[in-house]
Amino acid sequence: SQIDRKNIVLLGAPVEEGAGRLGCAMGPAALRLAGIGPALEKLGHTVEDRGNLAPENLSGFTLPGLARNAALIGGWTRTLDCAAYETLKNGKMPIFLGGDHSLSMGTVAGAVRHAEEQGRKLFVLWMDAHADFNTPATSPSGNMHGMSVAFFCGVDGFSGILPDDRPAVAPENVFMCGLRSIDPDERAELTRAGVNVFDMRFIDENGIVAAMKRVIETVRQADGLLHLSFDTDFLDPEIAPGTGTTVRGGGTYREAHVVMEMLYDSGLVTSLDIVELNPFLDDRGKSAYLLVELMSSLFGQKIF
Ligand code: 6HN
Ligand code: MN
Ligand code: MN
Ligand code: MN
Repeated sequence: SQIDRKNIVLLGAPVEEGAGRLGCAMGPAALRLAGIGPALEKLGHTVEDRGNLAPENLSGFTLPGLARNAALIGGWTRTLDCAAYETLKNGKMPIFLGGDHSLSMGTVAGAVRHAEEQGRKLFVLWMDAHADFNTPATSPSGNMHGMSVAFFCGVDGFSGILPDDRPAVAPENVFMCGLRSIDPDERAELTRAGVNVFDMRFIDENGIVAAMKRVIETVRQADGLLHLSFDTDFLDPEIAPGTGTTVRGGGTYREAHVVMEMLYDSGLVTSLDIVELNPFLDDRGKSAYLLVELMSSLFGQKIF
């Protein structure tokens, strides 16, 4: 199927129990209040807001190891897997309004299921201060927002959340951009898996444009579909304080915008998560407004 990026569907995923502190459940409301719908309509897109989703009931479910709120996050994963898959199958572009980053367990699972059915490869661009490659066996916190990538890459430790025969994303099709905080056991797994990492040092030395050119070229060569998962904490905390796990030395205002501008021109992004906005920690809507501005660049706003 051809995904029509002019046909946008907004889906709220007010999950916050995957994070160490609460508040992300207010993220979808803050993004709407900051004007995400009208901003995209102004650029000529059709925007359908489906409101907020609710998790399937998985009560009693647990995972071996340290995985806090596994039943709730597992329920959300099932709901979001279906929502992403169905929306893409209908030829529309889903934008998931988070919510903490555990929501990508479901959205990416649905997106890769759709891609494989079309005989296409799914690539993931993970913009984040963190790798989110822990498992219940390696996680120091037990917070499942730090496990999403390991989950959708099919790393062991999550069985029972989705059926075993579901396709995984190949780690070599995952590109991480902006990393500057990785746990020791997480680093070992990440290296072993072979995920592509553009950490902050790479960006400092080579520029974010170089990283983005590699991503775009790779996806284009493979005629792949691209899922963008944008964690608010990719951004420097000075410009985006409204998130729970800030790390100094993040992406600048222009670095973030140029990524979005290049992705728009590439035409490759077919599904998207905006996650980890915690309005309770924000400064007068500053981070929410910035995210909406970045989405405008991703959907065609031009400087000139
Ligand atoms: N995020 N690596 C830390 C952990 O608890 O696993 C932090 C994870 C942050 C997750 O920001 O989406
Ligand atoms: Mn379902
Ligand atoms: Mn994250
Ligand atoms: Mn993060």
